[in-house]
Amino acid sequence: MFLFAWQFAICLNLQFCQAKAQNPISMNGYIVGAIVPIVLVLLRNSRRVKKRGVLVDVGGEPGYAIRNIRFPFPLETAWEGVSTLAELFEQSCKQNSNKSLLGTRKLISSEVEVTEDGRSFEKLHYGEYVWLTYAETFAAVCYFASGLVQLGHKKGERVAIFADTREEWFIALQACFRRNVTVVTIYASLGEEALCHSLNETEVTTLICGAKELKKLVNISGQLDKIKHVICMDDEIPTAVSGRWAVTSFADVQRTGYENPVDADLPIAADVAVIMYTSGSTGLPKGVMLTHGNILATVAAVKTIIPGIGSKDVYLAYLPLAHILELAAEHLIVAVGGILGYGSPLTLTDTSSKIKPGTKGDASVLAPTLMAAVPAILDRVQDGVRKKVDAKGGLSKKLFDLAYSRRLSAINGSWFGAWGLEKYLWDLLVFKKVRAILGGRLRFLLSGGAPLSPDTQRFINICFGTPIGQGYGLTETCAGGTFSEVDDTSVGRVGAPLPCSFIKLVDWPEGGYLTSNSPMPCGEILVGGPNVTLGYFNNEEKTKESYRVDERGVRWFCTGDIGQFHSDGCLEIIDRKKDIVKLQHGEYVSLGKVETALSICPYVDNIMLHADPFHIFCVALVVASQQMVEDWASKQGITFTDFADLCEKEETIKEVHSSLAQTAKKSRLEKFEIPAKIKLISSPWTPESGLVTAALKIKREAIRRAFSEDLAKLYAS
Ligand SMILES: *[C@@H]1O[C@H](CO)[C@@H](O)[C@H](O)[C@H]1NC(C)=O
Ligand SMILES: *[C@@H]1O[C@H](CO)[C@@H](O)[C@H](O)[C@H]1NC(C)=O
Ligand SMILES: *[C@@H]1O[C@H](CO)[C@@H](O)[C@H](O)[C@H]1NC(C)=O
Ligand SMILES: *[C@@H]1O[C@H](CO)[C@@H](O)[C@H](O)[C@H]1NC(C)=O
Ligand SMILES: CC(=O)N[C@H]1CO[C@H](CO)[C@@H](O)[C@@H]1O
Repeated sequence: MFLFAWQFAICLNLQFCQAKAQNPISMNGYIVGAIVPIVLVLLRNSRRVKKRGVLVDVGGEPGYAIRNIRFPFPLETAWEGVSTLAELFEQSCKQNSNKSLLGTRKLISSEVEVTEDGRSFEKLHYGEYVWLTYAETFAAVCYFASGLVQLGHKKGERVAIFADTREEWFIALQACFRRNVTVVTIYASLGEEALCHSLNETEVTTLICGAKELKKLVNISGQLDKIKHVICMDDEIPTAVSGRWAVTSFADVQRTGYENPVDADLPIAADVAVIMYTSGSTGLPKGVMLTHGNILATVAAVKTIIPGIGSKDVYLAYLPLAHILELAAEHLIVAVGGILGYGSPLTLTDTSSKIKPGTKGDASVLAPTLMAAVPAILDRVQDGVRKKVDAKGGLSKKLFDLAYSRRLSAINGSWFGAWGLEKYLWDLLVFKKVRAILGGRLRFLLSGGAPLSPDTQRFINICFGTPIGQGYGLTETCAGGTFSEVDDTSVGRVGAPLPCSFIKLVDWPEGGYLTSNSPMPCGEILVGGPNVTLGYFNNEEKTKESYRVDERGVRWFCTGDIGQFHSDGCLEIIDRKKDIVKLQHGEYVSLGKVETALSICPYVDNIMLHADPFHIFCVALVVASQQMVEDWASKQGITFTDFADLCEKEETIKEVHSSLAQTAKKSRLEKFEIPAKIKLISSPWTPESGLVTAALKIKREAIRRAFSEDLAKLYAS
């Protein structure tokens, strides 16, 4: 995931001004885009603030509870007679049998490029998408399901899927659902210890993975004595492991299934579909049990959010399927008869690192209409575009800046300026080129996993011309929670409750967050409804700690996040319980809030604020942006041997520190919130190093441990 994000920056860095052939679909879109909003403006002016959530009477502990205004009762399914994911898939395959469903690009060639300093990069040349229809996918799923039985996988045993997002992942998943087999999912970037723990704890007997993941398992295969069958998605099976385990190829499983068909053994809504191991910020990962009913409720709810979603939609699937956002999104696309094209973070655009120069990336070939992303990616998209514009300089930059500021003030104020001819012109002159990076047809972006900064949201909004549906939810709530609606142009909020959820704020007096606060009620966020999962696998204690059932039978999950409700019923996340530290003089520092504010500073790639209750000030570890810092150094004429050396230099630290202080001032941070001392770090924090989660959230404990000496020095000096 780190590579994926980092890569995105690079790909957008280059070639952003490549002109692309005119696309008739997007042109139509612009014309419609010019008329529809005018109607919206009239509607908007007639009712200044659109209400999206309303108070609701719920059970459980007292608080301030809100539901979606359009749905008096939590939504459970949007499809008649469908109560499991297996039924949802089967029904859609029957209805859309001859339409394309799954697409994977054909590999034409692969070569290894060696750079001057001896590092080697794989460069791939991919061709067009090769498609499976709904009927063909359904057949493949049935064969694989039968093949699993033939292989010896017994009723009640679990399967784990450990691989990057790809066609086989989806087929294997659906096959397991048809046999009422619970699937354990594991982030491909999880460390060895976590991997062992999750496979061992769930007593997985069949492991389905790619060749790359299989190689990772060599060293720990001795500890995985419960595993009896291994299925490799790639045709080339690495030899190193074939001694310990009998490895069967994916195609062979399908073949035996084809020859020996077995009937389906369908689950019911309350059966556990997936045990999803989330890379928690502390300790070993916990497996969240998601039932078919949980996931279905979320899929049904997200369907109500994306306007006009239907069989014409094309979705570029590249986020980890082990992430609930991606899992729900792919099910939604299948449910509406849409198209799923697979890609990968490293091959996304024409200039992605694994794409052979001169050949096309996934987005240009597929031209998706829908995509999902995590905020860290979108931040880097923004950086990439900005850097490219800065590098071009001159007239191009002036034009871009003018276009951007015109659009920004239009969205802010006069609504007639926001749409119509001027927007059309700017799109044609400036933003069309930016949009071509992602294929030029994108009409909606889903963002989840962490809060998106308002600045980035606006930027992506304007440059890509697409609304961003920002969601708030956790694996524990099956990604259910809140979702911002497409006509909500505000930023920094996460929207009203999804139709499948109630959101309740309860008092947290220690932090000063009360539902009686004015102007807005505040408190810890609880999510309730049919989307709330059963709890943690094999961890009664943790489950009891965070989940509760009220006297009316509704399950609630206590998120530990702090939020406030706006008058229109939209939620804003303002803090996190665990991340608030009381300094020696009694001031509360909200680490997350300060980090979000400071991460806007151009020198910052990543930052962790550290506050110690025994001191009166806080300090920060700053992963420096190599390009920005080196640019500054060369302008100053500072000589250095390498980046690590530059980060140690007194003047560099001073420069970054003062830039941070300026950023803090702009964000109106309090004096005690500004780090008094900083340490610059030259190498990025990656999921592989265990310092950030797969969704690129920082892991405080791990970072504190890794840099404990540096932190001590910052306080000592
Ligand atoms: C599905 O499998 C689970 C676990 O083995 C079992 O408890 C449940 O009864 C099964 N469901 C059906 C409908 O057979
Ligand atoms: C695997 O799980 C068993 C109990 O199910 C436990 O005794 C053992 O220590 C675990 N091994 C590892 C490597 O986690
Ligand atoms: C397995 O262990 C060996 C020796 O300890 C090490 O060199 C190798 O990198 C490890 N492989 C993986 C995939 O971790
Ligand atoms: C947009 O409006 C907000 C407040 O409504 C204001 O703070 C901001 O400066 C405005 N931006 C522009 C570019 O007009
Ligand atoms: C797991 C869970 O909370 N299931 C609930 C889903 O919603 C229905 C109706 O709202 C409840 O009856 C279930 O108990």
